[in-house]
Amino acid sequence: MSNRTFTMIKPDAVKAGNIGNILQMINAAGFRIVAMKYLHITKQQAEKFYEVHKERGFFGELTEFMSSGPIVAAILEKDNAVADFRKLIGATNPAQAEEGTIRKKYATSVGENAVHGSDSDENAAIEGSFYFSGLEQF
Ligand code: FUP
Repeated sequence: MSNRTFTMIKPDAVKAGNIGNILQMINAAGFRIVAMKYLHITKQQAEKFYEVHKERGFFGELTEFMSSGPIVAAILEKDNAVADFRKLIGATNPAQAEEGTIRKKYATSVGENAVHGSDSDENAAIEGSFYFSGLEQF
């Protein structure tokens, strides 16, 4: 079990002014920030990041959305980081997300769901290294 996960605060949550609120929830849940940046990715970069979903019907919409505005990308550290962070963000569909989760509070739909959280230790490492070099992780 690894103690790191990867997250993005997505364009919908950035536009709505919720970067601060979401970072507050992440810190309050006991995660330490290992790396962080604010950036606007291109459609091509979004397609590369979400390559595993390229056969899915929502791929075009997803990559269009993720490149529609700036995001916050971060690597987070805590014991049991991947599972605990998935619990903090809640279900992919905010209508099914539990009370008190980030998506329940700030997501508006399955597509525009405020935050990303890695689904495995392996993907956390792959996703983190997509955005950050070793020199950018503290
Ligand atoms: P999650 O791991 O909770 O982010 O969800 P998935 O890996 O299943 O999906 C990745 C992203 O694809 C979601 F954040 C939003 C998008 N998505 C859609 O736009 N429509 C869908 O039906 C499912 C996912």
